[in-house]
Amino acid sequence: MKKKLIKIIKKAGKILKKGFYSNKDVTFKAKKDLVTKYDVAVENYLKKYCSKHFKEFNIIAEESDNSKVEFNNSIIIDPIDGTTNFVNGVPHTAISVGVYKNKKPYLAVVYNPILDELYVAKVGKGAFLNGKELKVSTEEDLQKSLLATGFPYTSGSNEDDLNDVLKKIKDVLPHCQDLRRLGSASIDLCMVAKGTFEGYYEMNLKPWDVSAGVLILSEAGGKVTNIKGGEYNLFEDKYIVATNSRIHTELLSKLDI
Ligand code: LIP
Repeated sequence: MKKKLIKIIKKAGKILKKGFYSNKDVTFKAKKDLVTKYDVAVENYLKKYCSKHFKEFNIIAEESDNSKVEFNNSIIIDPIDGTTNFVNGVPHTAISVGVYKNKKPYLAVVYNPILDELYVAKVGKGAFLNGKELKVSTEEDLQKSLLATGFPYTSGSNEDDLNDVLKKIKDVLPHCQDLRRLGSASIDLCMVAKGTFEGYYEMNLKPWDVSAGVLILSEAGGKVTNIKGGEYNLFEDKYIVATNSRIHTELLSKLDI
């Protein structure tokens, strides 16, 4: 399945890349939440070939109506993670596909066709970037840690969420090396897996934003939890906290106050 899935995603990457260098028709799903014809085209391509080749899985995808799809043996697709980057020509944008068996992560691919970076992980088999094995950073000191975060689309309409974002920055920023906001949750998780960032947290993500990245990070030796330190539930948890595992407890202590 891995080889076939990568082949399909690489082909879909050509659609994303063509769109990246073209004019885009942007539609607003919400005040800050964009969608383009390329999100739809990449998703349709992935759905068509995944349902043809992987019949034992159903598909949950960002631009589709998933209300009748039961999460179990599922392929969870984000056709363009980092759509705002995609629209504005920032090359941090990727196709993210997480394959789940009995609700457990099995296979994960995050592909950034602009930088030609292909992250792949299979449960128990490690995580790789363009074939090179990934390992998280060994830094143990939060103060020396470079972290990443993201801002929810709801920050434009929900004052509680906006205040929570600001509070967490205030609680975390003085206690780490610095904080980045790159705009693609799937790539943020891969960058923790790669050891570039020691940790990452964000609120209000959707299953497709992180379905692949969580496996890539855990296969690279990282840790992913909710804000209480419990198992992260793709569909239910408000916050994801993802680290090299060494700074996890200290980061949680700053976030959950
Ligand atoms: C986006 C993320 C981004 C996050 C946004 C959104 P989209 O995904 O990856 O980092 O901050 O809330 O979820 O909508 O571009 O697929």
